[in-house]
Amino acid sequence: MADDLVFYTSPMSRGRIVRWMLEEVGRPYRTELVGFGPAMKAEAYRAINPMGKVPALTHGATVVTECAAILTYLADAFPEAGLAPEPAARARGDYYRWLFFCAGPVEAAVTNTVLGVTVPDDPRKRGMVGYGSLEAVLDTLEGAVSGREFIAGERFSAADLYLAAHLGWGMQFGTIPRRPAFEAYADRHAARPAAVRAREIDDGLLAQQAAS
Ligand SMILES: N[C@@H](CCC(=O)N[C@@H](CS)C(=O)NCC(=O)O)C(=O)O
Repeated sequence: MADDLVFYTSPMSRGRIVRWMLEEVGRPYRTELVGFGPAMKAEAYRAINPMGKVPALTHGATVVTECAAILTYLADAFPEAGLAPEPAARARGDYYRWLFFCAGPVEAAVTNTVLGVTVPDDPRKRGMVGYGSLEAVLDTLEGAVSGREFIAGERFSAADLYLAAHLGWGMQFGTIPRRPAFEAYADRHAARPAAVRAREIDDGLLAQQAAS
């Protein structure tokens, strides 16, 4: 049923990551656009995401928020799409590792750097910072994607999607420095037909918004 999956988003947001995933899954879904500002903070939308943020997904009565959680949920809910290693596979280790690394250290390091949040130069305090430093996060990611087609096992998964989306978006907007290994990895996955479709849909919505 088309209404079973409802995707709450804004076309210029992290919702673009979830759109790509929905296009990979290939099941019908309905898009609900939520405007930044009052609409996103209104009681009606906060009944779905109390954070008043996009993206969010409902699947029948199930509500999922947080990009990484939505991707992982969709991969498990629709296993026929083949977007996660088998539950008992060793590749699950890498799959969880890089999904969580991206949702935690990568997100925090990039956001704090963009906002100019600095970590005190005291080793005891520095050690409390989960991401260490942006440089450490980027070097770790570079090592992880170098010379490797997929981040978990032998095929594309939601972890590749999440990582490639972050790297692509970050390099496009200058929040992640360009490195050849990042470009090769992000560009390769961004060329997937589902990624191209997702960009076309969101860019079309942006153009409509600009024209209205
Ligand atoms: N941790 C959340 C972050 C969601 C988020 O911050 N979304 C931004 C758009 S990219 C948003 O809704 N901002 C509007 C606001 O906070 O008012 C996730 O991964 O989904």
